[in-house]
Amino acid sequence: MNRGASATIATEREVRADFPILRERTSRGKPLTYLDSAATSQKPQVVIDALDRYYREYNANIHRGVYEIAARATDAFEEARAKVARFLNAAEPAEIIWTRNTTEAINLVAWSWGGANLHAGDVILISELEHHSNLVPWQLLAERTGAQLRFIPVDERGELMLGNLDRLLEGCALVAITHVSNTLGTILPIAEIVARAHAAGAIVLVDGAQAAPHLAVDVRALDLDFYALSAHKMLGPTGIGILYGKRALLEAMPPFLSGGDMIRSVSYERSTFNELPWKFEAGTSNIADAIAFGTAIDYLEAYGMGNVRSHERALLAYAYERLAPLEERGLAIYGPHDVDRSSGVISMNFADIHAHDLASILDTEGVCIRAGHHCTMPLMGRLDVAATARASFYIYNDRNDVDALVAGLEKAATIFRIS
Ligand code: C6P
Repeated sequence: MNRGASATIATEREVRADFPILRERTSRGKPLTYLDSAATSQKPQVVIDALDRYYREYNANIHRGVYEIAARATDAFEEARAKVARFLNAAEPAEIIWTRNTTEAINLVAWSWGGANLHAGDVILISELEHHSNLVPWQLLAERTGAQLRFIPVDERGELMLGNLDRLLEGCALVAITHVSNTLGTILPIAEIVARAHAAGAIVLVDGAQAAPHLAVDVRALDLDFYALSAHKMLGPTGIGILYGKRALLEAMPPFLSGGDMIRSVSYERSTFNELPWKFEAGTSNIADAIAFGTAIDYLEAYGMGNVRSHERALLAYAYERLAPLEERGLAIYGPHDVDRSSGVISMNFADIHAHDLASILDTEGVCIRAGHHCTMPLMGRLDVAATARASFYIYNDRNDVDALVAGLEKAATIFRIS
């Protein structure tokens, strides 16, 4: 793919060619139709090469060695941090803390900021849409501190109900909310929620796991206090993610994990801590994956985040159109059903076919989707379903993938005798 390329049909082909796994066939000889990017994205060759190059050419520990390859590794690692900072429009790379993933980033805030700042009776406000990663850490924090958990409700269609937000924000110290729902694909009005939370005196953590891969995110324009994301959902490797935090907040927070690299000085009695961002990065970091994440960001920037969005909107529109006849035969689609308010996710159930059966039938055709509660068990209760079947798109998907999904659903209709 060339820099600055726009998402034309020719570019679609070029993009697909960058992802070697898409040339694979299943054991039944079917081409791979990968529609599970919300779980994890595929990796372009350049990202795989970046990992390989690090281990082949300059594998060394960082921030320690004086020799050439150690300096090269340190430079590449810190350059990757600077790329993430630029990608999110953070004020400085020191506001980007490497973590293993979104889950660890949220736990960092819950333990460090939450432990230092929350007290009995304080309110943590989250939504009923949250992934378990943005729910369970706050439940545990509430248990530790005596703080109280409050919820922004969703209705039976999965729509967030913001009518009572100002009342819910009363006495609230922290709002923790997702930017895009992993189960429904809904893009939440984060700018409005942040402004209202700040007006009420609360700080805001946004779970960006499903947003950062698909939308241009500007943490300063949105005035976010904390933002968490995982590289593996945005063309990067597993095992690496980040926490963005405003410098003033991060400075005031105690360390999370402790040990090597995060210290300034250590005696037998006490220690002082390193400056940002290293204060929060104890032990040897995931060097190779951080560097390769930087390459994934280069790739996304070359493609253009605006193009990511327009490509996914077009695919969603095509999918809604192709799925419409099946809706008349009992296909239920959850979430906004609106390209303007949806990221590239379609969550569905087909008549009385269990979501897992649907996913298994699609698998026989090489179509990979996720079925289950999507780590949002309480939301399943709100939608009054046990599970959904979720197809999710990314830049390497095209209309053929949607056609394969529809053909798989039609096969399921035949097997289950749905007329
Ligand atoms: N959702 C999905 O299939 P980790 O596992 O830490 O990289 O990401 C956790 C996470 C947090 N928030 C949201 C909104 C998410 O979607 C996820 C991961 C995947 O929906 C795997 S469960």
